[in-house]
Amino acid sequence: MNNSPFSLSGKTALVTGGSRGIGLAIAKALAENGADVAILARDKKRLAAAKKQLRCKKAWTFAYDLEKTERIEKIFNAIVKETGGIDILVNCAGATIRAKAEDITTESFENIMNINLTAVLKISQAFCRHHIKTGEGGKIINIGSLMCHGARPTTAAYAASKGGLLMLTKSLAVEWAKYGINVNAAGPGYIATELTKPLREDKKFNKWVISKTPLGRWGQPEDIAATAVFLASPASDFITGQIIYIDGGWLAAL
Ligand code: GCO
Repeated sequence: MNNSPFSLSGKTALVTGGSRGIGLAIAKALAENGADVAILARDKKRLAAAKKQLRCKKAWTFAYDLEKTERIEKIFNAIVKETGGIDILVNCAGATIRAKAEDITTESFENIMNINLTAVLKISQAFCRHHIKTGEGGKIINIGSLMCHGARPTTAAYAASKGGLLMLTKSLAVEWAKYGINVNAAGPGYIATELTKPLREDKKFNKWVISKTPLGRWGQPEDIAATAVFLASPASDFITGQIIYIDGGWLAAL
């Protein structure tokens, strides 16, 4: 038995948004550190391809659109039944829209809030009820953003959802500590994913990101994964309600 405080052996993790980008990098890292891993996303083909990259004894895929928040508890309970239980929940599924604040429609704002915030609450509630039943502790890791902390023009809906996610993380941490559930967040800076592809292809924007990042590069999904492993592991048992920014130094700079 691996006695390292970073070991996840014997644990089962569920990663939403786990079929690509940051979510897939986290799923792979959790597997490499001993966890069995379930990934949930919308696209069955992407899920099948992602599962082949998971180096763990047992891996599962679940296709579901978390925007349909009314069925999340049912889906989570089915996942628990199939996997035998979920010890670690990584909430990575998310979306963004880029539009002038004055142009944001109610529908698009509500869609972003639904996937980035309401869905996280619903699946975390299901996770909590599962752990109240088992009496065992667990770990929730929410994937935030620099926009838990600050905003830029055209991202009001996304930034509002990520600001809310940080306060939801802190709220659940203080309420669910009594159940032995740690709730923390990882805050990626500008990371090279499909979500940010249009930004990387914009020379002016790309120059701005590099100028604001002391380490002088875009992050990679793998840069986020190690922090998620730490927050999923016993090494972080006395940490809850925190956010760790993996931002290349962005927030440290004036
Ligand atoms: C944007 C980007 C950001 C990044 C990330 C930064 O439109 O500025 O999409 O939102 O994705 O969240 O931490």
